[in-house]
Amino acid sequence: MTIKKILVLHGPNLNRLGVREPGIYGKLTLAEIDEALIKSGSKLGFSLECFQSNHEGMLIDHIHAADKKYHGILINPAALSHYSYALRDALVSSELPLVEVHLSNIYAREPFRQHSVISAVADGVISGLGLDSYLLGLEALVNIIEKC
Ligand code: CA2
Repeated sequence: MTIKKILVLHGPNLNRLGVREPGIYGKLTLAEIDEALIKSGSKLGFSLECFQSNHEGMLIDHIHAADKKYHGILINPAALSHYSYALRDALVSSELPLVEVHLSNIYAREPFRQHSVISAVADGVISGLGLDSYLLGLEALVNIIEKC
């Protein structure tokens, strides 16, 4: 049996986690989040590949390659959530199960953050729970993949 794979995508500036703004995004670094996800994924029987980029096109290129290699996508699109129709179109074209996560509660923040153009094409969204947004999002994504 081949092990199923999940692509974890982190959008712009998330490489700055743990360095600045711990009050909003917590003290964990992106490497620590990835480590927790990989550990949790392996307990669930999945292999995870984590990728962060500050460039919309790099994220889109990864998504284009994903439908042949992965069974689902877990994404924190960061600020791209709020305006990137290009990222949204790429995610739709992948036809893979998709869960969107946010560390902060985007609905309790500035008006421009309260709408995500990605959410309508995701299977589900988890926002505001810090690392737990990612871990719960991963668990939900695994459940969706197992049902496919
Ligand atoms: O809450 C989230 O996870 C966000 O996706 C994070 C994005 C923000 O634009 C979204 O509205 C909500 C920002 C990621 C930037 O992260 C930083 C981390 C440390 C210092 C500065 C930015």
